[in-house]
Amino acid sequence: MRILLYNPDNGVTRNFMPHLWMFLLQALTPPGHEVVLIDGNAQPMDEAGIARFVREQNIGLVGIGAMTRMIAKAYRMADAIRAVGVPVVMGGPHVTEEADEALGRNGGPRHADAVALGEADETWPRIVADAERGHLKDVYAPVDAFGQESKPSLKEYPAIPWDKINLTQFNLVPNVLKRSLQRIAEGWGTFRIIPMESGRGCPYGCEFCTVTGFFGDSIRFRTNESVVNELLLLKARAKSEGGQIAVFFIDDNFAINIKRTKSLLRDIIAAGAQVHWVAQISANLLRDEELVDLIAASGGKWVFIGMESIDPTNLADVNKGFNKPGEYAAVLQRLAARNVYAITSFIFGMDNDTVGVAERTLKEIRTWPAGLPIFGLLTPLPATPLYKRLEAAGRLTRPKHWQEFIPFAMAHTPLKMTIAEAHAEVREGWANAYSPEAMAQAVDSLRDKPLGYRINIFIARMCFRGIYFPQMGPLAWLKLVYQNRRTISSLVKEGFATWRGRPSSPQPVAGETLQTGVGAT
Ligand code: B12
Ligand code: SF4
Repeated sequence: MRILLYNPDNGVTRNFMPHLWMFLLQALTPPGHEVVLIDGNAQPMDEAGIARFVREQNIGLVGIGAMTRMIAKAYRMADAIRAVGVPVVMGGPHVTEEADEALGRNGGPRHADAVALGEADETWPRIVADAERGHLKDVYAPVDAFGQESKPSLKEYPAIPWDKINLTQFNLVPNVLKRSLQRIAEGWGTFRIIPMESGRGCPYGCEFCTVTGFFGDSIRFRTNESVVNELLLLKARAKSEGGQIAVFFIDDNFAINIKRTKSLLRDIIAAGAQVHWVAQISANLLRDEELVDLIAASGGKWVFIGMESIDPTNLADVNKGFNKPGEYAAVLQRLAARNVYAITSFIFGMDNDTVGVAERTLKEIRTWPAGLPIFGLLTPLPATPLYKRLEAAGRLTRPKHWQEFIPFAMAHTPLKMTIAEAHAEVREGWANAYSPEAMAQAVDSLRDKPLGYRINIFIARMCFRGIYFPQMGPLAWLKLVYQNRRTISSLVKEGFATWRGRPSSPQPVAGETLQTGVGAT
C-alpha cells in the first residue's frame, strides 16, 4: 500500500523545520508499504491539489498530523481526500483532545475515518494493518493488553534513515544560491534543521501547556547511543552533500534530568558527533555551570527559554512559579559567556498584565545579552488546565477558536486589559524588538566576537521577525533589506576586509542609530 503522511502548513510562516512525527511513523511502518511525506510548509498544497495527488499516486491511506492552529486546514484537506474515497487517519495533540470533533460525533461533520490518540509509536503498525484489510476502527488508543494506558519507553527507538530520506523539500538554501554556496568552506549548498528527540515528557504542568497532559509526567529517554548514532548519520550526510545540518532537540525540557543530559552531552563529545544544535530548556535548569559548559562544547548554539513573563504574579497564576525573573539576566549571561544565545519567549495577556507590559518587558530585554525574543498571547489550548479554568469562569470569547484560526488573536478576555490592548502590546513587542535600530544594537553588542556571530544573529533576527510580520515574498524581503541597509553594509564591508586578509577592527554598526538606540546591553 502507498501511504501519504501529510502535515498542513501553519498558514503564517514557512516552518524552518520539518515535523518529526512524519519521519518517525515512516520508520515505524511495517515493511511492504511505501510512505510518501508532504509537509505543507515546504510544499504548499490546496484541497484540489491533494485530492489529485492521492488519486494520481494511487495512495491507499493518508495520515494527517496537526497542532491546534493548523486543524481547520487539516480538516479541509481530510475532507477533500475522503471525498475521492481514500481513508484518512488523524493524529497529534489536537485530535487527541478533540477526537469527537474529528470523528463528527459532536454534531459537526466527520473529517477522519480514524483517530490515533496520544503517542502512536505502537498503534501505527496496527492502524496500517487494519487499513490494508479495509477495517479501520474509529479510535486507536495507546493501551496494553489489559486496557491500561501504555507509553512507549523510547529504549527501542527506531533508526530513522536520515542518510536515505529525500530531504529536498526541507533545504533552507534558495535554489539560485545552491551551486555557489556549495563551494564555500565546507559547503553551504544545503542547510537543514532536523528535529530530533532525546526524551519525552515534562512533569512541570504549566497551566497553558499541552505537554504534561499529552506525554504524561513520566519522563522517558532514548539511549545515549541511539542519539549519538543519529547525530553521526546526519553529520555524515551533510558532509557528503557539501552542506550543513543543525539539529533541534525537540524535547520539551532537554535538561529535565540534568545528570542524564550531562551524560548524553559527554557521549556526543566523545564520539565527535557534535553538530550545531538548539534545545528547549527551562531557565531554572540553566543554573548549573557544568551543564552550560557541556552545552557549548557539544555544539549547543541556541537555547529556547519559555520565560513567559517578567512578573512573578503572572508566573504563579499559570503554575510556572519555578521561573524566577530575577535570575533571567544571569542565566542569559552564563550562556552568552560560552557563545550560546537564547530564544526568549514571552506571553502577553496574562491575568496580571496591564497596558505597558510590552515596554516593561522590552526594558528588561535591552539589559540582556542579544538574543531572539518572541512574543505571543495566552492561548487556551483544548484540554489544558487553562482552558478549563477560563471556560468555568465564562471568560472564553471564542471557545472553538481553532475552527477559525486567527494568528496572534486572543480567545478570552484578560483580567486587567482589553483584548485589543493585549493585541497592541504584542505588536509593540515585535515592532520594537525587531526594528532596524534594535537589529543594529544586537549586532553591535557582539562587536568583540568574530564576524560570524554577528552575521548569525543578524540573519536569525531577520528570519524571526517573520514570525509576526508577514515577509513571505521577495518584495517584503527587499523592503526589510532596505530598512536594515546600514547594518548590512557594515557587515559586508567587514566581511570583505576579513576576506582580503586585512585585520579589521570590528566597526560599530549603524553609528547614528546606536545613539538613538534601544538601550544598552
Ligand atoms: C518542535 C515543536 C515546535 C516547532 C515546530 C514544529 C516542528 N517543525 O517540529 C516550533 C518550535 C516551531 C513550534 C512552534 C509552536 N508550537 Co510547538 N511544539 C514542538 C514540540 C516541542 C515538539 C513536537 C514534536 O516533534 N514532538 C515529538 C513527536 C514525536 O510527537 P508528536 O508530534 O506529538 O507526534 C506523536 C503523536 O502525537 C502522534 N502523531 C502526531 N501526528 C500524527 C499523525 C498521524 C497520522 C498519527 C497516526 C499519529 C500522529 O504520533 C507521534 C508519535 O507518537 C511540541 C511538544 C511535544 N513534545 O510534542 C510542541 C507543541 C506541538 N507546540 C505547541 C504550540 C502551541 C506551538 C506554537 C503555537 C507556540 C506559539 N504560541 O507560538 C508554535 C506554532 C507553530 C507553528 N508555526 O505553527 C503545542 C501544541 C498544542 C496544540 N494543542 O496544538 C505543543 C504540544 C507544546 C505545548 N506547549 O503545548 N513547536
Ligand atoms: S516547562 Fe515547558 S514543557 Fe514543561 S509544562 Fe511548562 S511549558 Fe510545558
